[in-house]
Amino acid sequence: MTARTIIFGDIHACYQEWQDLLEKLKVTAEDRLISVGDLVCKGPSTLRTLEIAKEMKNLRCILGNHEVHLLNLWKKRDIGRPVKDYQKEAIKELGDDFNLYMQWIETWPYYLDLEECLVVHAGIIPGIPLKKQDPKNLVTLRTLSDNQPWYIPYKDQKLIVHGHWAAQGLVVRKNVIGLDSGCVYGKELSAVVLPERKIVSVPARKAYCPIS
Ligand SMILES: [Mn+2]
Repeated sequence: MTARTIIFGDIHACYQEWQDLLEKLKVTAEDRLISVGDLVCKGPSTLRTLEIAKEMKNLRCILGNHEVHLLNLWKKRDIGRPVKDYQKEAIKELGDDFNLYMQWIETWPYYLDLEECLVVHAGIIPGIPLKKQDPKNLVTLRTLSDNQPWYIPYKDQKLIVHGHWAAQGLVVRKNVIGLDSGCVYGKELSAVVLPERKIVSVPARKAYCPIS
């Protein structure tokens, strides 16, 4: 079997569903595993999810907006709004290991530019070189100033795999795959297997969080 690249959508601390998905995919040490970010917050255990992630030597993670928020709180930067309960919970749960995990997360990139695809948490502004993209957009973008989804004017051949848009659900286009199928809201956790672009999902065990 040729090596697979498996990219996971937004896990949001739903570590049990992540385990279900890893089992369903029969993941091995040979697979190249990638998280689109937002591993943390909202779901049952940020700590357990990060423990699992750290143990997986073949997993690479990129930053989601929720990791960026935790990093900002760790560095005592103003996040521009009150600290959410689920952020307080995650920090409390990480306890003495908060520093350790933040030092690790701080090393995660904003994107992975691979031969087979670009992995980014939210999206890009089409037409702007990757290195000139605003990091804030990379982790939060959904629509452009004209209100259309960012990927509609994206015409490059290179596949972009992203997450971050649970309300929209799975997106499968010729050059864009959106993987946030809303697990933490009681829907599904999804992954894409490359090169065949097969989508594999497992159901959420429950709705952990109201849709915000
Ligand atoms: Mn997100």
